[in-house]
Amino acid sequence: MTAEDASSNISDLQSRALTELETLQDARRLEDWRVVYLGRKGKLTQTLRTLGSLPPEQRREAGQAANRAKTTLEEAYDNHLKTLEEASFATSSTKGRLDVTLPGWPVLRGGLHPTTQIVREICNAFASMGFQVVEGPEVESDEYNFEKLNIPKDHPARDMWNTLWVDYTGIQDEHSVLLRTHTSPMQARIMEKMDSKPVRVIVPGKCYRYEATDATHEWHFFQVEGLAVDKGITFADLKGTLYEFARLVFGQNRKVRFRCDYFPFVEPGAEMSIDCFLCDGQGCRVCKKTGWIEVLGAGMVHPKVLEGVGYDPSVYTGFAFGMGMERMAMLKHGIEDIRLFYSNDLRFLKQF
Ligand code: FA5
Repeated sequence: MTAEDASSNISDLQSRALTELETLQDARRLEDWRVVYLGRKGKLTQTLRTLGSLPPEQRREAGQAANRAKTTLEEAYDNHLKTLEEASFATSSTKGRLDVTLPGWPVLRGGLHPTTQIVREICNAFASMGFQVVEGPEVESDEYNFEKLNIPKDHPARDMWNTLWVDYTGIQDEHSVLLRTHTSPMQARIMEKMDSKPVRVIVPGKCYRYEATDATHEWHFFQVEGLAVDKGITFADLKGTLYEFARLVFGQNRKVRFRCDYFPFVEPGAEMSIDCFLCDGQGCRVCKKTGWIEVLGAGMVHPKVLEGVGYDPSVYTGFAFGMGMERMAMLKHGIEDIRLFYSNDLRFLKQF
């Protein structure tokens, strides 16, 4: 065989293949065609194999002709396949087999977590009373979490907060690092930063406590801290603000109770409770038979805290409060167990 014979064989093969291709009307026969001409054991491959017997100088020329034929047949195959597919789509849609009006799969949409919703609602309520929203670090120093809040080292008041120490070495000093047990450290941080008064801020954020969980206690939860400092602020301002907040968030019918409480960073201190949503104040498992659920601690900012951040307590006074967000959401929606918030159960979460 010469190079000329080989080229003529390739050219014959190509024209036969193209003529046959024109007659094919369905995809299955087109696939057979591909296997016969372009497959690994197909006619073109066999022709290529015969080129090995040609003298080297002729082999190159014949090889190039074979590659050109291969490209031509592959392109013709692709075009024909596309034509058949388009024809098949057109037929099935006109015969009604393809219903383009069928609705698609709905896109699944997530929702805001009930805690996020209540945090936003409460921030909006305070924003409507002129409070600014500020955030702070979840990993705090002992100095801000305790010392600047008038809770010195070894003071028994530290027992009120079961603390998760980050670098606990057995020695607690102002440099020790912890997961903040409340949002109150931001009181000092904000007052130190604010040059101009009045200060009127709320601080939403996550808190952590080394605590056993039950129906109303989690080891991680959200608080919103409130702080207002100015000349002439009194306890009446504190009560008025918190009554207005309870009215905005829980409606007119919920009852609110203030009682004395102790927090080292306020004087006087108070706790605010709301009547139990489940038993309407009769006493049950959720309110521990008291009829009331404690939702926040509050009081007038202690003179020592004001002094510690450089404010003159004979000129400035202020009030502060800290409230639990999950407890607020429980009251609002009648949720019986705080542990439901973070158990990742969609049956619970989808209700909000
Ligand atoms: C404090 O954390 C004070 N920092 C509040 C405060 C701020 C007092 C400013 C005075 C002035 P207490 O530990 O009581 O206080 O927590 C405040 C609120 O956080 C509680 O009323 C409750 O609603 C919520 N809370 C406390 N511990 C938990 C817990 N383990 N799980 C869920 N919520 C909690």
